[in-house]
Amino acid sequence: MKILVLGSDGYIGYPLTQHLLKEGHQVIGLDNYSRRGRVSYLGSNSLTPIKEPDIRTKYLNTLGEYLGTIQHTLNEHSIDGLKNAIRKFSPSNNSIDAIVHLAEQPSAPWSMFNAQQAVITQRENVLGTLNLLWIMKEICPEAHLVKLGTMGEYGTPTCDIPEGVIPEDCIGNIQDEDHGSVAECPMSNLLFPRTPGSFYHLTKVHDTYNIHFACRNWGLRSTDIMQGVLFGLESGTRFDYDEYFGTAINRFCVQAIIGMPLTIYGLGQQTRGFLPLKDSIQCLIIALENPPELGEYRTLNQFENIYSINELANMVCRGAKQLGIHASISHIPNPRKEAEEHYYNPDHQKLFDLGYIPTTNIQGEINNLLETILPYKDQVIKDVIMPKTNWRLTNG
Ligand code: USQ
Repeated sequence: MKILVLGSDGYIGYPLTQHLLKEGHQVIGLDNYSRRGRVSYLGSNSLTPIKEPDIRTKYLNTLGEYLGTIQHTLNEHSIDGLKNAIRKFSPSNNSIDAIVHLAEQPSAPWSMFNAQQAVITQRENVLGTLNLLWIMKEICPEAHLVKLGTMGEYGTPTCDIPEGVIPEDCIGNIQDEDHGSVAECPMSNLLFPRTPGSFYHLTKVHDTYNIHFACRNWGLRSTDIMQGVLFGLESGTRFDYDEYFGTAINRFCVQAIIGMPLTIYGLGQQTRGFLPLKDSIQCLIIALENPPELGEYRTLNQFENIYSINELANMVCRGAKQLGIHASISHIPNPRKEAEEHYYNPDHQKLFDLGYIPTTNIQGEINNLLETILPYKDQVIKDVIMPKTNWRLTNG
């Protein structure tokens, strides 16, 4: 396949590009390098060293048919610049088979910091994806869009969470006002209600509706990936641990190796789907290799299993102990507004049906991660770890 990877310099994009090349696909990358800039603006850096973009490109060329990197943003007023840049790599219509869209601002806390960052997040994510849909309509309406959404779209409702749509066997009522009777009807093809918890998570919900509409209206095809929280290191990708761009397990592992108590926000009974980065790549490739039909909008809930934050922190402590490190836990006031104890039962069977096999157990992955980052413990910038962004109206 000829595959365009948007966000090819990112945490997922860079290792994914390498795997696709090794599998024999032609790949075009696209990135505006905003993640590098934003992390260094915070005074932070990837803990493990990452190579400059041109060195990465040279390396990708050695792996297979890497056609080149487009340096571009997605959310410009006109789509012409980006469309022409893509056309250089695929002059005829429908010569791109798939587009993997990972090029969004990925941090929930960053979007909750102030009005400017909330607006940037919504503009980049929602309008960027909207531009992409229009470009696809014009130059590759048959391509498969694999779009990174988030499990956080659903929030934590008090019922089971299906994969994107309300299950066929759910029954709704239709009232006949003239006769007063009530008839039953299947609620097929209705999107499951979303209750996201940040301005970032909201962008993914807006994307979902825009993509769903483009599939219904223009006959595009898409897999919308509701991904859980990632962790781990793969193939020379970046590793962030700051308040904004570090995810919970990655942060806990960094805290453990520097002897800082693990910062559990609040009670720690918050439960989420988690998966190692290498499993995310496996799942994205499975989605690419099993495209939906033209006009189909498909959702995959992408995570290995669900865990509470307390369970994960305990696993990090156990892993650290095996390395001779005594790690401790500190329950700090939750800077976020989120349920700290709640029901959580999301379905994730579809990926397993398509062939997803978790690479190893999560404790093993955490142990490997701790061992990999331990040599870099003196490079940790401690100031960027504690949360400073308050998601609430007041401090109460
Ligand atoms: N948490 C702590 N201590 C920390 C950091 C986080 O207790 O030091 C807790 C948070 O309160 C939250 C949970 O861990 O309940 C997950 O937080 P996170 O920062 O690891 O992840 P989140 O903000 O939810 O966002 C991440 C990615 C985002 C992706 C999302 C998937 O940054 O791009 O969409 O995970 S999901 O969480 O399923 O929505």
